[in-house]
Amino acid sequence: MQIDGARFLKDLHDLRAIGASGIAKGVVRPAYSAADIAAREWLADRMRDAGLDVRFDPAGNLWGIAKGKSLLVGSHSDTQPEGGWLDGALGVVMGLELARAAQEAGGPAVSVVSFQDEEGRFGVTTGSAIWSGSLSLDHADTLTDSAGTSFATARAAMSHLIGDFVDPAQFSGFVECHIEQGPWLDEAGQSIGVVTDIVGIRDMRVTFEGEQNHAGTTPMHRRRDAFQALSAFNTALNDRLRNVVTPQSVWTIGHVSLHPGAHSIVPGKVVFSMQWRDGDTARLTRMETVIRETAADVADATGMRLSFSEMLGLEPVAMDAQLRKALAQAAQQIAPDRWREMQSGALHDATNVAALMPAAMMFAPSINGISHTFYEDTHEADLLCGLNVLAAALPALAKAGGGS
Ligand code: HGY
Ligand code: MN
Ligand code: MN
Repeated sequence: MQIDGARFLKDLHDLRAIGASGIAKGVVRPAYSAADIAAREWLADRMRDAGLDVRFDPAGNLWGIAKGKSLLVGSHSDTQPEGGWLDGALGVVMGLELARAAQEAGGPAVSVVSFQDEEGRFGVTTGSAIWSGSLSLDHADTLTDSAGTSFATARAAMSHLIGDFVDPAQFSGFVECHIEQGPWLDEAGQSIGVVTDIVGIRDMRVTFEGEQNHAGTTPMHRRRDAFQALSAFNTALNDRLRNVVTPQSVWTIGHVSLHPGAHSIVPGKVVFSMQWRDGDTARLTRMETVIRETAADVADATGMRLSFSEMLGLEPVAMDAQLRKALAQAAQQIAPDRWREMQSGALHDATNVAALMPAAMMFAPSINGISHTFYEDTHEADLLCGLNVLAAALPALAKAGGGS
């Protein structure tokens, strides 16, 4: 089987041009945006050129399906509101090159997927969660993004493309290649990470409601200022979580909406995202308890009404031992002493797919450990190394799941 590194890099750059931010190699292609849909249509054409059967499912996941039992390779092509060019795209385009080379060589059979809304405009890895059955389409339709748009409204933008769900039984296993999005491979000068397990996540919105009033005439002691409550919550939370977490635990308030958001108004309401991640389910639950109790205590002390949205989440998941071994052996062959086994601190579609079939992941290094920004990048040599490792592993990966 002959993979074509130049063709693979050209596809990555062509895809980057769809929704290019104009800053560094950044991309703005949030799920269901015009750029996201254009990118999916472009990918669909490349899949057709490769001889794959192209399908879009009701969630907007894009499939390029090979005949017979096949190994599924892919990731996602939506991005964060300010995203990099490789987060997700790398795994999809690697799958495309692998499928194309395999078709040209007459096997093994490789299918490609680009899952929809991995970046969680509407929750957490929405498209693969729907396909894997952990989130029903009806339930997903009720979810809203930070601007209040519903999932049902957003996915209607793809209604001219979508068909039925794809049967998972035709796939022998799933392999997702991704950038590491953290510093470890880059710091060690290594080219490949073989993922052992993916951490779990919890995500929700918290609302404090106080009293909106005039910023000039309202004495400080009479205010019920929602921003002050958020500030007190954040300080108290960082302090209280200290007894519960490990150095691997993380928590983030990444989106804050202050109402009404004017210089001269004491804000009466704040809605903010609260997300936390850890490799241990019990610790995720202990963190949840601390978060809810701290919010309640701060609400009491500051005269706020407190409410929580529905909490979404994914459990920590181990990668399949056989597929992992195939990737590790290929890494040792192609990049001896330049690879390691490691945990994934980022979430991935592989978490959901692992509920349906054996699943594994491989990482390429992120320069300076930077991702979820326009400045995310990876050296070309490392991108090609990843492609070569995956190609070398393909016979064993396909065999591991009984593929053809
Ligand atoms: O947030 C994540 O871990 C993933 O990049 N969506
Ligand atoms: Mn990603
Ligand atoms: Mn991401």
